[in-house]
Amino acid sequence: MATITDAKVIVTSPGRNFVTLKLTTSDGVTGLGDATLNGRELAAASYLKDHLVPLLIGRDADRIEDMWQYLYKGAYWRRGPVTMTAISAVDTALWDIKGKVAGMPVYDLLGGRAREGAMVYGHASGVTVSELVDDVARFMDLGYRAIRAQSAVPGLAGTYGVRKGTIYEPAAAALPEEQLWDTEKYLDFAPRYLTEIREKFGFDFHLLHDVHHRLTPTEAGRLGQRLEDLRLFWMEDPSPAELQENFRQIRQATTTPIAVGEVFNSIWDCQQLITERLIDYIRCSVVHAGGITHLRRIFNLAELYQVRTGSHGATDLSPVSMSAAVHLDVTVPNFGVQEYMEHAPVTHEVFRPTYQLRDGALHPSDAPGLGVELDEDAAARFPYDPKYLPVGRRSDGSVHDW
Ligand code: CS2
Ligand code: MG
Repeated sequence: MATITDAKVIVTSPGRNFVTLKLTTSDGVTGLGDATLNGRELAAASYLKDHLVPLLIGRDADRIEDMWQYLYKGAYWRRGPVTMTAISAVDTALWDIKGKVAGMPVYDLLGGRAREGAMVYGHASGVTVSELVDDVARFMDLGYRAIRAQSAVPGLAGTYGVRKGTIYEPAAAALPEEQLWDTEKYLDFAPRYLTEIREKFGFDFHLLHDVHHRLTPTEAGRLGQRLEDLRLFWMEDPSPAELQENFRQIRQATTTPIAVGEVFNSIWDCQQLITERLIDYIRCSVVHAGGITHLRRIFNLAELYQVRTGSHGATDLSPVSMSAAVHLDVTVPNFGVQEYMEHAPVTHEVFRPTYQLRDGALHPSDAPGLGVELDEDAAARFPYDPKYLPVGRRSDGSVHDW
């Protein structure tokens, strides 16, 4: 039996903030887990350092399921983003260790590949529609088969989903930036530019669009109807999903496929959405939904109801959880697509992943475990840099969902 002898929480900011857990076993094997919670990083780091690390030392590193149950049920206080992000990190690091001990990539531990690679979608965006069109063309040239399209809405400074520099990162300021939102302007504008994208590029690629929780179920139904002829791969987060039954109304109003889940933390957040088939794609991530162990459970439930996967993969997921996602993606029968936003080159001074992008798909390497190295000396050169996600306000000053 190998026990956990060391557990280190590494907070670093190469291009953006990341929290990583590094576990070491009595056999000298190390494993990495991502615990990055955008804009709330230190809460997850403290949950790990102050509350989980003391429980980990001396515990059996082989018993991944038991560890998950122990940390989840043992806390008494279940679920929530901070708790589940911390549990995810422990779980992911243990899978990494198990793979290294077995000399197998994690996808082999999970039953082996069910496909060669995980098709990804890239993020095309533009401050203007002509910039967006150029960006879609760029992703096509790069071989992407699925592309998400977002344009800033004229008159609304700082629309979500639009890149400012070379990398999209919404957590940008030392205090939250306040962005203006106007639902009617958006509902009028978005179908027009998405139509223009289809007119210019045709239907021989998957077109996606993120609504970022901005609409009521009635508005979302209207938008979905207007987009039906464009045959979107999905309309993402059309409405906040705290009330899962709300999605019944959207579902009844439109056949545009619906994807939800990037802010979910557990199977209970999507149980009704899945079992009542109110969505087509479940988008939870390894890092925020309880690690490989729990995400696999969510994906398995989804498979029973013909709901496919489409995991969140923005730059706030470190290369560690990105790699874990790809290992899981290639094994599940109901895989749909994987979101992929390339990290800034400086991020790779600290994290060295071995997955590769080929033909619009991510391919995990056959390195044992997750195949990601973390350079701790490099990490120390990039101290934590406090950043907040923006806040949305309507023109009357009231707070809207961001
Ligand atoms: C977005 C994210 O990737 C997505 O679909 O919704 O970029 C989201 O805004 C960030 O992950 C928030 O941290
Ligand atoms: Mg999104």
